[in-house]
Amino acid sequence: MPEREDSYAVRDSRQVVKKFLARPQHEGVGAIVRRSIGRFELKYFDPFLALDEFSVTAPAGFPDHPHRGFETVTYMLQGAVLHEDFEGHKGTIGAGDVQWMTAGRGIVHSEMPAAQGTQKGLQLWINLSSKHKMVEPRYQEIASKDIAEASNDGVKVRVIAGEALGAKSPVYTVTPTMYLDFTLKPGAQLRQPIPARWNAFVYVLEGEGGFGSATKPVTASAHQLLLLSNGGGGDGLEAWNKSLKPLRFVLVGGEPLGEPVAQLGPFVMNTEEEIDRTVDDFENFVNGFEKARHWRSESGISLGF
Ligand code: FJE
Ligand code: FE
Repeated sequence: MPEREDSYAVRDSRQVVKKFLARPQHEGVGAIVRRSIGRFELKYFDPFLALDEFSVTAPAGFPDHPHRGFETVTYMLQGAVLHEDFEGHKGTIGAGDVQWMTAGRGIVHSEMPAAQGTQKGLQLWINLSSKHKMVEPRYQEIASKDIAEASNDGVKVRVIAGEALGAKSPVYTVTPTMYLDFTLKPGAQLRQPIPARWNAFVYVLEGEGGFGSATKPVTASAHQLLLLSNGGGGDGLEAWNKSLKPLRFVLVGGEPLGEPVAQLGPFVMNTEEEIDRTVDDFENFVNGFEKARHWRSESGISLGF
């Protein structure tokens, strides 16, 4: 069989066990997000806390707000976002760029439009294990031109985290995670291995595709989230583009933490007691929030939490 080694490795596709359409809702100040993971029907998909497809046009945005206990991954699809934090770390995330932010014990920052028109992207919130919730904050920023890409037989991948089609991302993921941006030309087929026991989902950005079973694929189009089966044999994802237009989707997988989750907005810990302590820390500017006392972003607006 003339198959590549890595695609041959997928013997049996994981199945689509649930499909959601992410509808627009208001978030931040005047911003619109299509939230799939994190809405009430799907509060948590271990280790993923939220997936927002955001759309923001000045003066709307996500002004000064804190985070603790997880990572945020911002992947820009169109336009640019200016980020500034209370340590003086500042920059723009442009189309195709990724910012992998490990909030750890605490970050206060703002995320605001940095270009004319509408800025679009995906923001994924990945939980941290109890062992890592209070780590030092850290950023990994990868410019679009430095994102590993590979192509094969009408399939193109941009590797945000993990590896695919022989291309590998330099991003270090505290919680083991894969994050792949696939584009399939009309007629193309994909077989992508997914580590055993990892939870994985697909979010469609553009076009229409078939996913999962070869005999009974589930059809999905833009703004739809597909949860993939975990256990029961599947060792990867199979996807097809039987349409006449390009199909673009992200495939994201992560190792489940299996820990209790206590969440108050942008604070995610294991217990209510830890959440109470976090609110105390934030209000008293201690244990990682010291610099929040005097810091304001350029916008000077606060989202609170
Ligand atoms: C936040 C409300 C928010 N999704 N997608 C409350 F809107 C936010 C927040 C974001 C956000 C930011 C970007 Cl750039 C993209 C997003 C929610 O900033 F953190 C809280 N607590
Ligand atoms: Fe944020």
